[in-house]
Amino acid sequence: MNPVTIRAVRPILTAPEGIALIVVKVETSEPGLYGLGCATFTQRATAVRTVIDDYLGPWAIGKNVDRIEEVWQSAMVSGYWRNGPVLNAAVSGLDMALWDIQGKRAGMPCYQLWGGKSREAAAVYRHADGRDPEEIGDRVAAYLEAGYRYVRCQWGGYGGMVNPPQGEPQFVNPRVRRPQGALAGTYYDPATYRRRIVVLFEQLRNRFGTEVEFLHDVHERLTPAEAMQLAKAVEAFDLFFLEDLLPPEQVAWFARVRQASAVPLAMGELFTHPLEWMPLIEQRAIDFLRMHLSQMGGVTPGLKVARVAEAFGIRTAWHGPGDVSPVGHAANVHLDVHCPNFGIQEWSGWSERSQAVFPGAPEVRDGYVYPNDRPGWGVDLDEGEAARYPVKAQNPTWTLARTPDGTSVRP
Ligand code: GCO
Ligand code: MG
Repeated sequence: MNPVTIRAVRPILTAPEGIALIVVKVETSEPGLYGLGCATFTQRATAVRTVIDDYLGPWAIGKNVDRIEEVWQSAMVSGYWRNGPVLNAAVSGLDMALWDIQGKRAGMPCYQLWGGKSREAAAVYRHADGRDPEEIGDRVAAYLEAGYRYVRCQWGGYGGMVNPPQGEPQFVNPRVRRPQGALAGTYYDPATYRRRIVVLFEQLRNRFGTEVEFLHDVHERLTPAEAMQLAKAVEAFDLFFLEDLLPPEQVAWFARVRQASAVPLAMGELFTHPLEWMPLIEQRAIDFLRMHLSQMGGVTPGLKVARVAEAFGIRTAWHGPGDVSPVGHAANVHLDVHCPNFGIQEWSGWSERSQAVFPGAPEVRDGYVYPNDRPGWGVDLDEGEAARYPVKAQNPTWTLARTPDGTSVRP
């Protein structure tokens, strides 16, 4: 029997919600058989496209679509240097598309290829942000009303009360007093932020009691000492988890935070390399791994890490922001319903525009996201619709985080 081979690898860029997404379409030697994968790296979208068009695509032509593991292993080393975010995103697009093709060839959803469902659907958490605890609480109430049971709460954006580089500050923080000649950036005050988060959760627990799970994303904006203070101070409010308490460069501190506080710790959306997650797993220093599948190189490494984490009692909480395509969200959800050690799924939601571009995208009902039972990821891409939302290369400004004296810090 002749193998089915890769005939074309096409990156498709689209921004139905104003956020650049990259989807890879792998076409095969079998007429009408193709697969889709997520290769989104929104901040460097066109660089990923170039890697696929000039290198990975031509390299993949003619390869056997059934040899997903072999293709992944050799794709990772074909450029010799490896594990960076641009290359990983490109490899992820190819990898996920091959899993989609495999599911279509088998006539099964991807979760079935790996051993089937451990649960019918995955519980999700939503994001509530606002100007003060009352407004944040009102948003929490609206989510509870809509059937959600997990809500991530932020007060004034990441880092809290942030003064953006251009335009009127949305949340003015009087403690942010810049020195003369201060450079442009998103200014925030770590001390105000840290103290306010404690006030926020105290008020939210008073208002909502014990029937809701709260989460919070620190987004790396604290020093190790401040992180320790926050982890201890929020212990009383029984969070589901505290996310990205420290930047990847400071993960060695997690083992100490853990000894000082029982707050569950989640980490990983910025990870692109096994050397980043393996020590945390081995030391049982965190509770939830939340890598961005396309940033770690796709579903092939995602499945492996999930298995290792399972053996160590660590659960998954795959990254699910707006800069994951619905194809990538579907891959998250297939892992979620399959892996026994699933913890929670971040859910950012989308409008009818995304639904039109991505027919079959997973659906949320009553706080749970469901994959559909069509073969592969069960998600398609309408290229005509996608073309209505073109992408252009641009630099983000929100990533230029600065403390009040103008120091550039991790965003
Ligand atoms: C999250 C994340 C995102 C990231 C974004 C970067 O927890 O959802 O922190 O909001 O900031 O994906 O592009
Ligand atoms: Mg985050």
